[in-house]
Amino acid sequence: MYKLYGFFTQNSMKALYVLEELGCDYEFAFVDLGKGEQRSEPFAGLTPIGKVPLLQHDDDTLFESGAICRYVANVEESPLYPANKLHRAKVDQWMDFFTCHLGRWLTKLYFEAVIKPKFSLGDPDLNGIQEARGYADQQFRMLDGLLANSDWIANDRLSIADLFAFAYVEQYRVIDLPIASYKNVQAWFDRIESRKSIANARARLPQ
Ligand SMILES: N[C@@H](CCC(=O)N[C@@H](CS)C(=O)NCC(=O)O)C(=O)O
Repeated sequence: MYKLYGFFTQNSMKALYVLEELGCDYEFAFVDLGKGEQRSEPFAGLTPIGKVPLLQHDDDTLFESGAICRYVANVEESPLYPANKLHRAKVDQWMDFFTCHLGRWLTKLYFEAVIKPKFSLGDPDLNGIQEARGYADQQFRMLDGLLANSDWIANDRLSIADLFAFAYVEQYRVIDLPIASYKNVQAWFDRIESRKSIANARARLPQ
C-alpha cells in the first residue's frame, strides 16, 4: 500500500495521476502548504527536504515527483514505463524536458499568477514573466509539431511522460496562456483529461 503526501500543485498532481492510471491502492494525505504543514510533524520528520510530493511505501519514503512516478510504475511493472531500454529512455527524456524546460516556464508563470498573490510573496517579476511566456510559446510550438504525428509524447503510446507533462500543462488555465492555438497540444490535453484517472485523482483533493 502506498501513501502519497501532497498538495494541489503540479508536482503532487503528477504522482496522483500516475497512481490512479496504474490503478494502485493508495492513501492520499493532504499537506496544507498554506498552513506551513510541511514544516511541522508528522510530515517534517518524514523527509529531509520538507517538500511534497512524498511517497511512503514499505516503511520507506521517496521524494521528487519524477522519481515517485518512475518508482511506482516500475513496482507495478507497467508498460506506462516501458521495459525496453530505448523506449524507457524516451520516456525519461520527455519527463526531463518538461522538468527543465516547458514545465519550468509554466511553473514560473503559475508561481507569479497564483502562489505569489495567494501567499503575499511580493510584487510580480515582470521580466521573468515575459521571458517565461516567450519560452513557453516557443516550446509549445515545438510540442504541437511533435503531436501532429503522434497521439502521445513518447513511443506513440500513453506513458507516465504524458501524465507528468499534463500536470504542468494544466496550469495554463490559471496563467492566462490559452493553448487552443496549439491545436495538437489541445487535442492531446483533452485526450488525457477525459481519462477516468484524471477525475479520480482530482477527487482526492480537498474540495
Ligand atoms: N522537484 C520537486 C519539487 C517539489 C516542490 O517544490 N514542492 C513544493 C510544492 S509544488 C513544496 O512542497 N513547497 C513547500 C516548501 O518549499 O516549503 C518535485 O518535483 O517533487
